[in-house]
Amino acid sequence: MEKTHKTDLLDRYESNPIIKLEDMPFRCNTVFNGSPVKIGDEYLLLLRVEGLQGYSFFALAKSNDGFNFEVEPEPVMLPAKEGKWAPWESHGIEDPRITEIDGKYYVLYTIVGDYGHFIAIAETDNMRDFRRLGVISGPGNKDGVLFPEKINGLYARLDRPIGNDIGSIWISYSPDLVNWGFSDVVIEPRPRYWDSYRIGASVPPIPTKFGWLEIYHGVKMTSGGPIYKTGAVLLDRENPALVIGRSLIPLLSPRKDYERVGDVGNVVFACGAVIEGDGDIKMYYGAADTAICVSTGKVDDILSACLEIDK
Ligand code: BMA
Repeated sequence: MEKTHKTDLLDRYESNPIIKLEDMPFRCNTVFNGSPVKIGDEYLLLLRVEGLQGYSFFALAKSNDGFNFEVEPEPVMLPAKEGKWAPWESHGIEDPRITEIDGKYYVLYTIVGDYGHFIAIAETDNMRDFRRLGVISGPGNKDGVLFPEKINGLYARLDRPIGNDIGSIWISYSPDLVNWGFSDVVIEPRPRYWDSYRIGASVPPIPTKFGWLEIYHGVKMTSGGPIYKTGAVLLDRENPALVIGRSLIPLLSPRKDYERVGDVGNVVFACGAVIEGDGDIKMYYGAADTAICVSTGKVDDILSACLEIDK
């Protein structure tokens, strides 16, 4: 692992980016914001690909070690071209986030269409065949992540509706994964900090000994445009609307050329992570909306960052 920037809590893999345009088996514009799942010894990464036409769809990459991936030759999920989903997905499907619950895999993703941005949910057994279950948010919502277990008998998710031009992280609950409600705000952008402009959930919540660990993205607006960084918040296990702690500093900030330069520069944007061994995390992230990277670290170090007090 490369430890060139001691300021970042997570370490970049030395051969980042792990998937870039040259690694794609078909013509496309960019590949970024991938969501991982480890099934047995195999790592699968569901990729957001932007086609040359300008809209996004999903492809799949496989790996035996979590670092060296091979992308399958055909996309696995395309925006619907006909039927009831077509107008909802006419501008693409984006930013998948995979959660396993009781051996079933659910993907929350952003659909972009004639009516704007919404969160949708699909289920899959193999990351290749997807069954659309429904649109699960109102308009102007994205960054949906599903908790990996029910909380007080209900499914739970975090998301990012835009209200009053403010992008905060909210929680909602559901009895059946399709009908959602009981919504509450969890965290808001922090004036003065690196996440002062907008925030959104990134990685599906990770259960830890201290509560739910949510790795999120935070945006600061500058005269040069937005800067997307990665942060973390710790939520109460029984009532995740309660915040136990929130990292004062980012876990990862755009510093490398591949994070600074691309279709959208100054972006690190995670959509998932794999936890293994003794609390080791592999966090997968899109760099500059142009390539896929991985960073590693210890869950315990992220928890410590969440619990640090501002002095
Ligand atoms: C967010 C999402 C991400 C993207 C990021 C930076 O709003 O649309 O898909 O990576 O902006 O452009």
